[in-house]
Amino acid sequence: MRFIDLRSDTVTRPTDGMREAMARAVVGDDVYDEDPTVNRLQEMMAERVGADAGLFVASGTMGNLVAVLSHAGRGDEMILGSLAHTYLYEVGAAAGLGGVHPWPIPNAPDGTLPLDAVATAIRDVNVHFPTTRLLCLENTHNRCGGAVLPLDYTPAACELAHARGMAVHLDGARLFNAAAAAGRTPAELARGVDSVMVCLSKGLGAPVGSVLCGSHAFIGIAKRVRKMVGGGMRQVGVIAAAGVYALEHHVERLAVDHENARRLAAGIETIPGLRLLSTPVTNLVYLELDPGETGDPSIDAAALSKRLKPQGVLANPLGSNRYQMRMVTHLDVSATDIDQALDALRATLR
Ligand code: TLP
Repeated sequence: MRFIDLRSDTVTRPTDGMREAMARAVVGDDVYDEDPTVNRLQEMMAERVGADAGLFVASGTMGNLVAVLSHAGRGDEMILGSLAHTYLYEVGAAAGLGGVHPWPIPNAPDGTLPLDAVATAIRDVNVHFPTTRLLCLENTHNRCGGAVLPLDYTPAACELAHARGMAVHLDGARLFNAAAAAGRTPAELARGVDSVMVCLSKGLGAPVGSVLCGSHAFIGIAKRVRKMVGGGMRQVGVIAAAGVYALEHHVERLAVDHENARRLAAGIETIPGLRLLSTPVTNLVYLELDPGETGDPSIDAAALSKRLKPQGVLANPLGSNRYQMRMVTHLDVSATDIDQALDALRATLR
């Protein structure tokens, strides 16, 4: 059975063209900086996000961890959103492995951290306090419905952080989605930050990898930290080639995923018992089930997900709320698939 897999955009499979590019990749030992394909990918990504240099890493989680540990040390503090991926879904790595203390503050629904709250959270110099070194932002914001941060927000947040001697890291796992939705370049959206991590293995459709970008000095430190966490890879051009291919072929088409997310959302709005948590602007659709309005008042998101599976549709419950779910559009989901998924939802909730 072919599944319409709406669990995440991480599930995409490499296309034939991408596999060919991987097979043909010229490789070398990347720990010696000798892999031409990795070097090309790092340069391409750095250029796209307006940074000096890039560093290929195994995953978004590794990219964010390497960034945090490059900016901050044991007993330092980072301010981040209480809904940030780094706070919720990265195994507490920055604290667990690096001793960096997180101070989560509530995200506004648009994914921002209100700047007055950030300013209040920055510690004064005091023998009792950790030193606030880092502000972490996320664009698009996953748990805020795939929201794109307002265009003037990131520069304003950077101005505040820099004035207080802090660095700013941007989790740009889906920065290219944000750029496509905003009609801006990734570089415009990353202007002012000290580091940005972009995932290749989400909407861009590569099987593995992320690139962490920043200044030459920052990437010099990050390269040592990457080695420390076991991320120094060798003839890794075979994987980096997929990233190069993704940047060359899969950026323009992100608008299609956003269109499909809107199509899915429009359909969901017509199904009794389902409610959108926000209007999608990128490829993430968050929804809530009201069982009382369906044919089965005992149904919850886990049960709905289970009943969709035999109909060929995969979607994950959120976990943090019994009635909430996320559906994600990507390279391997067409408009016809969306219509089929909507039919399956209608049939299940009748
Ligand atoms: N997000 C995954 C899951 O971990 C939840 C998903 O399916 O959305 N930053 C952001 C904003 C992310 O959404 C993710 C992955 C990461 C970082 C981590 O990337 P990976 O999975 O490559 O470690």
